[in-house]
Amino acid sequence: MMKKTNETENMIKNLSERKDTYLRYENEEVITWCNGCGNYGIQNALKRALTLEGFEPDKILYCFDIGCNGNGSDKIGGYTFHGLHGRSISAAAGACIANPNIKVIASGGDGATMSEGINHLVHAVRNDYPMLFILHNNHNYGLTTGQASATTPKGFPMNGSPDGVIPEPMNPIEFVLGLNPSFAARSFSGDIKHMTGVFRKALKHKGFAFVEILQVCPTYNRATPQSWYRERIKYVDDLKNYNANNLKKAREIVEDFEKNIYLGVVYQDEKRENFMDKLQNRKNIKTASIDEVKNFPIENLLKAFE
Ligand SMILES: Cc1ncc(C[n+]2csc(CCOP(=O)(O)OP(=O)(O)O)c2C)c(N)n1
Ligand code: SF4
Ligand SMILES: [Mg+2]
Repeated sequence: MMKKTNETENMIKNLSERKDTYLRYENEEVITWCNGCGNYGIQNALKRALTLEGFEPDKILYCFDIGCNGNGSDKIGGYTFHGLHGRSISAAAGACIANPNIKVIASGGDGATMSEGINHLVHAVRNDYPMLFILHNNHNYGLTTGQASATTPKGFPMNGSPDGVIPEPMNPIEFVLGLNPSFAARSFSGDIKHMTGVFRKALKHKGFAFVEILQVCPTYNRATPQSWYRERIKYVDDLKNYNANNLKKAREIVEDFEKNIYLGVVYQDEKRENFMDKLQNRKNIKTASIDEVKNFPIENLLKAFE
């Protein structure tokens, strides 16, 4: 049996002290993910991180996308919203601006995020909205049965492209680092302890926290299975003198996706003002926009069309 480190023992002790909160994140919906799917680990790590950071389920909003990842929407306690494909970020951005008193989380797959809704990712990073975004990167369109996505390795045969994928794959965290984000991290669905640690840091970040999870999909992604990752994964925390506030270094470290795949918080600017801090028209206003919404009679407006 593997020996537990002090860190793991402390995490289990802290979780058991907060088990009532943890249990509020659990529910009894029937799980529809395949055996061995990385989504189980991702959701488990997020529930642990939320519990350990003291977030009660009634103080979070979780915006889900379409896809296998999105099918987690009824499997977690708390307020959830199931949006359109590629649009979970835009719903979450609106919610976190309207109500800064709740923690807003969004997630999406590699299909949704790097193709259908890539514009939303780009502008959410640029605006530095105060939210956590989790990219479930399983290197394929899982729900629609294994077509190639923008992250599928070149040349690999997939459903819909049996002779092999033609374009070069995208490297999501490298792409995001090119947008000058305030937080960028990467973890692996097979390492719940590491994901929990990364999510905890991301939940505490003031601006847009981008977290890419390299997610195994044993049903359709045979290009990068669990063993493939295990042979390549390394941790930035094991590097001597790694400084997570050097954007150039962060870009260099994530560039290689062939031999050394680094996990951890690769970049964070803790001092940057987020979108809300920069809003001049909200300076010195104590209420949230959501408190200022009033019933507005529209009868008079409708009369104009009579
Ligand atoms: C606008 C739009 N385009 C296409 C679809 C069909 N569709 C549903 S899920 C999906 C693939 C999802 O892949 P990904 O985002 O990677 O999520 P995964 O299933 O892999 O978790 C597609 C293409 C859709 N629902 N809406
Ligand atoms: S197809 Fe892949 S991503 Fe979807 S539930 Fe099955 S293992 Fe998970
Ligand atoms: Mg996918």
